[in-house]
Amino acid sequence: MDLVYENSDIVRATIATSGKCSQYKGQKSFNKDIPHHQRTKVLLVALIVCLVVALGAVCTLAMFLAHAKHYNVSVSDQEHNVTDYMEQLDVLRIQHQETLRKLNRLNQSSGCALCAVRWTHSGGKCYYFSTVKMNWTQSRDHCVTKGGHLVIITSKAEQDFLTSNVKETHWIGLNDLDTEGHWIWVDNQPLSQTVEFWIKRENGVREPDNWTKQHVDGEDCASLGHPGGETDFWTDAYCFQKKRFICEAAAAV
Ligand SMILES: [Ca+2]
Ligand SMILES: [Ca+2]
Repeated sequence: MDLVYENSDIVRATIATSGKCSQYKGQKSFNKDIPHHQRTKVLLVALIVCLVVALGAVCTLAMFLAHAKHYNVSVSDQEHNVTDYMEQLDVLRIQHQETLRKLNRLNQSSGCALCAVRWTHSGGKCYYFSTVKMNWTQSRDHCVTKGGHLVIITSKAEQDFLTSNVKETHWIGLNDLDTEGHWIWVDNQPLSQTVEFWIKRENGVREPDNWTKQHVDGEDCASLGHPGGETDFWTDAYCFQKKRFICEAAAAV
């Protein structure tokens, strides 16, 4: 009997559970039917968002491709220009070598070295005596633009040649701009103690004196001659004074 009662309890529990289940299923089906149009709206909104994102991605990609194309064209133009310049440089190099060969043949036949127009030859070098006045730095740079440098005097013969060709003071390529009293030439070589032509006056006052009465910065640039008229010795002078200058360059041989 106990077994019969237990089975009847199981049957009731099963019926009760089935009833709840069918009631629940009925509510779920009802909820599905009500928000159908809302789900459609949500799907449409999601679709629109996706389309906007995709359109943005396409636009970004198009801009990137356009920029990359422009960059490639620009780089290609520059490479083309570089190639042109290199070809022109090769042509000029060949012409320069041919001109040097002609000069050498001419020098060998004439037995003399050559200097450019308005330059004077002496001892295998060419000298340019300026007709304009500049400060020392401008003079140094101007000589470089003319293919030479401010004159570097390394012998008594060179000193005598220069002094015989000037009638007033000229800048030369010597200075103590970096360290007071340490004189160096424009090729960074120090002044020789044995080849120098500073003025040595009878009263014992000699150059360089780094005189500061004209300018507090003193005198850091060397000139051939003195504003007073002497031209055969060196003096130090204020670098921003304007003087004529002498350039030097190697002669073509
Ligand atoms: Ca000085
Ligand atoms: Ca001086």
